[in-house]
Amino acid sequence: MQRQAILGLGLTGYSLLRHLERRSATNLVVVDTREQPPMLEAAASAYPHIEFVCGRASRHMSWQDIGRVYVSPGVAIDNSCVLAPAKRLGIPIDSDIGLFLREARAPVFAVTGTNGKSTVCSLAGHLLRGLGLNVAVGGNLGFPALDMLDASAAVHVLELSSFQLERLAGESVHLGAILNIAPDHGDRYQCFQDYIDAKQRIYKGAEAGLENRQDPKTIASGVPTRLSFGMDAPPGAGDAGLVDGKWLMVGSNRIASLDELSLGGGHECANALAALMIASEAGADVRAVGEMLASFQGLAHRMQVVSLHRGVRWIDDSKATNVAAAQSAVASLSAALGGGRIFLILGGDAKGADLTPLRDAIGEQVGGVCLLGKDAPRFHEALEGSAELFAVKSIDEAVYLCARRAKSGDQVLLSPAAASFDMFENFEARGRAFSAAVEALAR
Ligand code: UMA
Repeated sequence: MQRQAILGLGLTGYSLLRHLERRSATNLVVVDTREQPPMLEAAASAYPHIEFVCGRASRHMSWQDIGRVYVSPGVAIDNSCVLAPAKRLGIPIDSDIGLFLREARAPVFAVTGTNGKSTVCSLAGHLLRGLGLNVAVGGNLGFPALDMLDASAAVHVLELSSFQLERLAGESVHLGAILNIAPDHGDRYQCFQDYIDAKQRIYKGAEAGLENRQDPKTIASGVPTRLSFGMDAPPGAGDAGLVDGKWLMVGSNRIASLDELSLGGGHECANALAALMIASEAGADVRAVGEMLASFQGLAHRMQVVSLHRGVRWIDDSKATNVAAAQSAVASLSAALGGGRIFLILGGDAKGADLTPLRDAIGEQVGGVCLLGKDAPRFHEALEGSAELFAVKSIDEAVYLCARRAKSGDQVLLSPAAASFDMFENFEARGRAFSAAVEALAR
């Protein structure tokens, strides 16, 4: 009898295991190249009858009796040594998202983009929930897609990364949205175009596509219904936009004014417009959501003010794991600064990205930049001469150094432009370390 394999035992692998067990699948084997994958202890104690093949043993595993393998997004299919024999044997490669899309009974509104996708999904969910719809929100934002299936939801809002999109076969979503595309994950894709192609996969077979009018890489060509959002006036009834630099509109409906929303300009407004379009397409009467937009608290580690200590604002934007995200964070702070300076904490694993565009983001308002982590020397090389640079060994040291230099009216921004994995378990852990160090200042 053939077995099914799950490759990867992080959040995705564990959700696959729970799901397949719920469906009474027999003969499962879970494989991970790490000696101690994050969910091993929990999975082994919940499912003692399952075989787990981890670490070195995964390289010697026999694939002869495997009929299907579900591969986690963190595993690069083309470069995985463990998967090579499975590919040679022609074993079908599947994923949690493929399975989710085949089994979901309610329409799926899927969102991708280099930046902002978790915020847009959470905000769309907040608006739909506020209007009484039973909506499930999940995917790349940290709540695995398969865990949404039992929620008897009327609508699914699904965040998808390029890693998840690249391995879909024929499955499609009801509405696909691409918020923006900027260079990221250069360590995974051979070139920028491969990354764009992975993102564009969201439109394949979709009934509707939501594109960003200011980013031609997001264009939903070939999709039956094309919708858009952008920072200009909406061109039609199926578009969202900004009128007179102030009014958030869906078609000709005025939804709210920027002043009421405590939204920063730029990307925060664009995210709100995209979320409005998704809510509108999912059946919400968006004319009624102005107040709900205002009550949205935003997500942790995304331009989150964690402290105001002696007049200095400390901002955790640990989720800025690429250059474009950090550029837009500095730009939006600079626009709202009113005289103070910005102290910036950058660095981590830059995933092979070109860091020179950061030079343009660092203007006179940047009082100093702390450089942290594995790629600190590359950041130094890219930014030399643009501002005063400080090499630091830890977040604590960066916070201490910024605290000594910043004066009332200044802002300290952790917006690293890099992934966290060289020093932390994930971007959340990096953000928490930043907040803890800032809190310690007040003691
Ligand atoms: N890994 C191994 N060997 C294995 C399996 C995995 O070394 O056999 C490594 C991977 O290379 C990776 C890490 O383990 O470095 C985690 O990979 P995973 O696929 O097990 O990750 P999960 O815990 O399942 O989390 C994944 C997403 N992570 C990635 O795509 C890397 C999470 O997105 C997502 O929240 C979760 O599924 C639920 O859907 C995180 C992320 O960083 C937030 N996403 C990237 C991004 O947003 O830019 C794409």
